[in-house]
Amino acid sequence: MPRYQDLYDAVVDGDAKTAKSATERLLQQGVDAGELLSDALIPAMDEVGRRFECNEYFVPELLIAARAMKAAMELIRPKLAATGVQPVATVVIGTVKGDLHDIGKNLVAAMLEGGGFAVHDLGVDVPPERFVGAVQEKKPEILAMSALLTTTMPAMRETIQALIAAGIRDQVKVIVGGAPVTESFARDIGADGYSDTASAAVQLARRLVGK
Ligand code: B1M
Repeated sequence: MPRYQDLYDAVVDGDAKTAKSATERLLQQGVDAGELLSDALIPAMDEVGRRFECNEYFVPELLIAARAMKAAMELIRPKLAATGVQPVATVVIGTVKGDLHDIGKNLVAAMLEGGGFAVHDLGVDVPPERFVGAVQEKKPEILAMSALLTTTMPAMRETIQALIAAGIRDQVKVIVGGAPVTESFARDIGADGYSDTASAAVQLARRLVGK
């Protein structure tokens, strides 16, 4: 049974109001922010991912759970920064150039954050040079790209080529996803990994950074 059961349940059930009030109360009681992350939020998002994988949860449940997790994270993040708790690793994420779809990307970002990663979200319509700049500036272990249009998938290849041209391809693992993206496309463009769901993206990212 997880500690901080009420916070855990609130995230699994997608109850943002209770997730926020439980987090507020626990922090006021002096519970460590890192402990709330590792003992309640991460296990809760793992459980949400598990339910999604076995078709107990679908995209709407994922979205409301991610929203509840975000509500808690807004209170926890400043405390973590203050206490210097180390994230699992850093991820830069964005939807590629020409593509404005961000619901899946936001879900991946929220799940990664719930999984203990520090996430820098560049938003949508991100050109290769912005991805390259963010890798140079933030020095992430992982660069995650999302595309929802067949016409924007080539921007993933362009971004990897831009990383190579900038001489930094070997400094970062590149993962890709989004409805039209496939494992073979990911291999073909030279990505390090592909996942078809947000929860699988967390497992993939953990594997790539050896956690
Ligand atoms: Co658009 N759209 N859309 N759209 N839209 C699609 C994608 C489409 C399949 C609809 C259709 O025709 N059936 C189609 C693409 C066809 C194609 O390319 N083959 C399409 C089109 C054509 C367009 C426009 C061109 C329409 C037009 O204007 N004529 C236009 C393009 C705009 C642009 O981007 N330049 C357009 C616009 C829009 C809206 C703005 C209206 C809106 C987006 C709003 C927003 O995102 N803020 C929208 C929407 C909502 C959709 C659909 C209906 C839903 C997408 C979505 O959010 N799904 C979509 C049809 C559909 O998918 N049923 C459609 C839910 C989301 C949770 O799933 O994003 O797949 P998804 O993410 C999943 C996984 O893919 C994975 O994790 C998520 C959950 O597990 N994942 C990753 C995603 N990124 C990942 C990254 C990873 C790993 C996993 O690692 C890095």
